[in-house]
Amino acid sequence: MKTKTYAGIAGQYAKLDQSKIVLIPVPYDGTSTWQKGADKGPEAFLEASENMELYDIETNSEVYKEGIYLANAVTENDSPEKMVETVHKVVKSYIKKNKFVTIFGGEHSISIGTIRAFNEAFNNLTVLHIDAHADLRKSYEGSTCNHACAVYEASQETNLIQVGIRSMDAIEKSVMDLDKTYFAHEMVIDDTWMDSAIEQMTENVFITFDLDAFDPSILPSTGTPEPGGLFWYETLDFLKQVFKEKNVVGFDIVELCPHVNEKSSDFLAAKLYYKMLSYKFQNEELEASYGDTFEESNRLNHNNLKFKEEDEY
Ligand SMILES: [Mn+2]
Repeated sequence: MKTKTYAGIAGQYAKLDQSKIVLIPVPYDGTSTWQKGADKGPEAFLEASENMELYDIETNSEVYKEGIYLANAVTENDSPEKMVETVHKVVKSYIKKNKFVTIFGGEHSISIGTIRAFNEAFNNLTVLHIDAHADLRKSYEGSTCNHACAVYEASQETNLIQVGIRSMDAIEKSVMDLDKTYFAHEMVIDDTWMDSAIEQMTENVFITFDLDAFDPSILPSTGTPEPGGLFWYETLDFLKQVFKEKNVVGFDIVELCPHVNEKSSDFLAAKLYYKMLSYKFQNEELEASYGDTFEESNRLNHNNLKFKEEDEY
């Protein structure tokens, strides 16, 4: 029986029917090529979250009071294809419940399933991909569900915007849309990238955040640390602006590869997750201040949800 709640929050804030937010852990590490360990990511993230203070100074909010339901982890592991299929199905089921769905990986291949679910749910979806790597290979090591292929499908099916890129294979250039790609070496000398990236977004935005986008000096615990990455406050500035100007419909965070002697990466991931929720809900009044039924105030503004009633899940 699962008794654990996200960040150790009280049970009243962790029930599915009363939570606006759902967190799905996906401890999967089937296709990573260098350092293994992303399967331990969700556990380390949850442990760090329990040790984090839950009042956010910047937004003057306690977002956990919106309700955060910790879903059962997706542990399908038979093949990358089956894992992606299961993630897709589970994510879709919670979107259909009108929840703000968030996913913590695991390696980046899980995002193939999450993005597919969000793209089926929302019109004209932008996928904001924050990562050191382009991840645009159509297939890699015999699978289209490899971590190196994380956003190939998104590049074909959605408005894909890539930020922080500093490592790729020449073959990926044939797929990459250079107008919608923000390379790290350009971002560092030109801070107009934030406004430019946001201008290219449609209203509905899903964020897939690979933690190796950060500079390894602030986040060393990831499978493939690449020098020259994002720093904390510029990342928050950008995210804050995206959440303010766009309808962020959900996000995933991937590639935490925890190390027993290095807890600051786990804590950064925990804080990033909570910051993103704080930005999402900072302007929402808690139901208590209006006294409506929780049921009504609990509805998210998923006005562009395009699932049909007859969908099987
Ligand atoms: Mn990456």
